[in-house]
Amino acid sequence: MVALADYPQIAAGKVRQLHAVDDEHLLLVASDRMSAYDHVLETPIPDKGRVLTAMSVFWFELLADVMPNHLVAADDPRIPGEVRGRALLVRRLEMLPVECVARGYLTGSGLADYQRTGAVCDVRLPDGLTEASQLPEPIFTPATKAAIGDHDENVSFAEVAAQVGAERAAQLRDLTLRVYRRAAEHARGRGVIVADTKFEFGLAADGSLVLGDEVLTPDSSRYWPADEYEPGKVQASFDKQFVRNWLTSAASGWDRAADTPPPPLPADIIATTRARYIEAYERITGRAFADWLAPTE
Ligand code: Q0Z
Repeated sequence: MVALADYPQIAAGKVRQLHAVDDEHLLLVASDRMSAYDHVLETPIPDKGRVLTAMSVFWFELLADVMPNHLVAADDPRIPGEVRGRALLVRRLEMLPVECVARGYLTGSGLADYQRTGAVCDVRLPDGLTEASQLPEPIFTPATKAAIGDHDENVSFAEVAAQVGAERAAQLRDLTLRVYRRAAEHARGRGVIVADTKFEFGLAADGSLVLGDEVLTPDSSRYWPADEYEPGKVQASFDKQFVRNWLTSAASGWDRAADTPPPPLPADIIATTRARYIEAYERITGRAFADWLAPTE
């Protein structure tokens, strides 16, 4: 039997960890923690790590014909029973230093850049766009990874080309948009708008380009309920909205502007948020979350 402690941790994000299994394989472990307003909340959302892991697996399978990916297995003797269902065994890649973002809608840093300059990452956009506007066509808005806690910084296509070469940059742009289009089309048919998403690509030992990391989860994407979509307003987040509403309500007693950590979540907010993650999974995949892998022992 293997234990997570057998595998050295080689990286940690805000809500997930990366462990080395052997020279060729890594274990990507998703926790039940969530972030809101740039804080990692102390209250876990039960099953969030399993839901996001199940979602990544669904997308890797759906998109495999568009783009090869790093997934080796979600159920494998090398995956410790304690993290079964929320861990992926993946091929170790040489990751490219570019956050490959596709946007089909305008919000967040994309909207801010557009309002300042009329463009996002040097992609010129038409006049008259507003919060949550659908773009005339999806755009590639690369970013470079910031230190932990900082926000990624949008960069121009030319900066990506300077980092990885012009040919590789064009390949990343084309694949990012192709994968996003396919995924957004699938989700839209099931009542979910994928407003934007971030991919990370890497090189396999044979030099081939492979899709890595988690893909098209609510942590790497903005999911909006399609039946509530209304451009001109900030859209409710599919997964985080109940948490945000409670944290900014008088009931939480929290002052977002003060630099204090958010308070623990009440049981009903935990339960509704857990249900939202599961609803997103079941809507998008058409699969029952009850059928997904669970921990052993
Ligand atoms: C992913 C990350 C973190 C989770 C490195 N297949 C791969 N080969 C080599 N490196 C990576 C992957 Cl996915 C890799 N990340 C991002 C960081 C927890 C994922 F702390 N970093």
